[in-house]
Amino acid sequence: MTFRCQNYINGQWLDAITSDTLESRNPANTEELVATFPRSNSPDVNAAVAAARHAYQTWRQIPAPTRAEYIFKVGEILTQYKEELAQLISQEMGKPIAEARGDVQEGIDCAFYSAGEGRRLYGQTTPSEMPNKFAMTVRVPIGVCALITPWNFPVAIPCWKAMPALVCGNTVILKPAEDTPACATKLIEIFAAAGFPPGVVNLVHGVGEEVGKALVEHPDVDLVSFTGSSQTGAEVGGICGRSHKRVCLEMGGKNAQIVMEDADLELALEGAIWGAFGTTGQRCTATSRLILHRDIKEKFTQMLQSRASQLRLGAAIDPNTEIGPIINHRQLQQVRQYIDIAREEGAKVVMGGDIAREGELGKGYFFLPTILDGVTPGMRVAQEEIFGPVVAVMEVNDFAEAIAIINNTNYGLSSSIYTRDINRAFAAIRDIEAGITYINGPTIGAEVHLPFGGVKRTGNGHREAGSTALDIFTEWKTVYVDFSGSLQRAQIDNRS
Ligand code: UN1
Repeated sequence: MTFRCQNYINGQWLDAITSDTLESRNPANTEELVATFPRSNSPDVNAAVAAARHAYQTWRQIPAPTRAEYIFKVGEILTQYKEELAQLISQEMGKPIAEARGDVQEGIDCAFYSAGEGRRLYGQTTPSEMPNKFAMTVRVPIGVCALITPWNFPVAIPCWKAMPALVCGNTVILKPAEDTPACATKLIEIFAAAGFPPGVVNLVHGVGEEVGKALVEHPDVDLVSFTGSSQTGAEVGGICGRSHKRVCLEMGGKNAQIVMEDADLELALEGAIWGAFGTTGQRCTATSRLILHRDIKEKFTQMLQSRASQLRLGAAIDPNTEIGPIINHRQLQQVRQYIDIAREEGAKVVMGGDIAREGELGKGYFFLPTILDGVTPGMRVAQEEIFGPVVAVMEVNDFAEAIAIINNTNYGLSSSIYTRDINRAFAAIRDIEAGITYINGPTIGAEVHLPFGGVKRTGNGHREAGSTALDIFTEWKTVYVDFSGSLQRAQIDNRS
């Protein structure tokens, strides 16, 4: 049955004002129409922003513990609908069902964690330099937040953004990716069932160049939180910079796993397989480079090849599937092009390297798990995010070279090192330029109560999730209370 998605504006389910619609198809079988959704445009965005602006005045004054109870409720309903939502994710986005359940679970975890913040939202108190004067800081909400989210975590990422934003007293407008409108609609149905006042939570479907752009440019949107490509992020950041809008950008990665000669190779192998090929490599935390010490390089590459060749490609609906499809035709072509680029630059395709067309796979956008060997730091496949099941193997002579190579990228999201040497592990923690470093674990698998984000061109200094999400969605207000009954001039009256 085809899901008919609508926008959710001011507590009402609506079509686009023009009634235009678009389609979402199963990437494992493009004959299967999953959903139709509104192709909204500026007038729909204007209505959502007006509703969110109006609702903000009341919502921000509701005590934070009460706001948190709505989020808690979302967590409870999400738990109830976990399986249904996971099935929908698998169908619309293509990730295997176990991973889809993980996607929903990340949203549930985020709900309960964010709800707890309702009774914290700590500020500070500190002495004043003047007598009979009190000094403190409090967090205040920002206003109307536009949340622009990708398709690879269609439930977790909207939750990461919306839940802390709402607890902090903001109102939100979600603009989900064009590839996963049904997941977003189902998620917002769950938010709606939690009973938020109208206008607090809104959903506007459509394409980035129309709805995304209208939101980012709207003068009544106070904050934009964006997860997506570096190219789009740069445009979003530019527009927000010029209009002095707060903007939080979460963009690409070129994450690597280092395997030293003293590592537990079986463990490192499991990590590499999961990090590189889990979610078909379509995570911004995916392992895109493997940096191998020369002593174990040949052996490890062979182990990798033999394990990767056993991975089962298929539709998510099949419980044996380990690798699902690529999200859409454009992405599939892009991944394929990178293989040509790799060959032209002198890398060796030791496994995969092509679109998978056998049998049922031909109905979708499948790509073979791919290993590129002989990759050197200057190659494009060592520098650019591919976002597919492709891993580049790079050989190094020692630890220092491994660190130099892992840092030789414009990105800095996730990183990993496998070693049994505690000294090297701590040196790596100190020297790797990335927002996240795993020791003896793969580059993927962030938990919601810790900060998530990257350095260099991965982000613009913010950290989502954890208590650091509060820094995105609040402003600090500094408060001085002078109870002396007289004018006290700081820096002057307390000096002789
Ligand atoms: C992303 O790829 O955009 O750490 C998010 C992980 C997941 C989140 C990934 N928990 O891989």
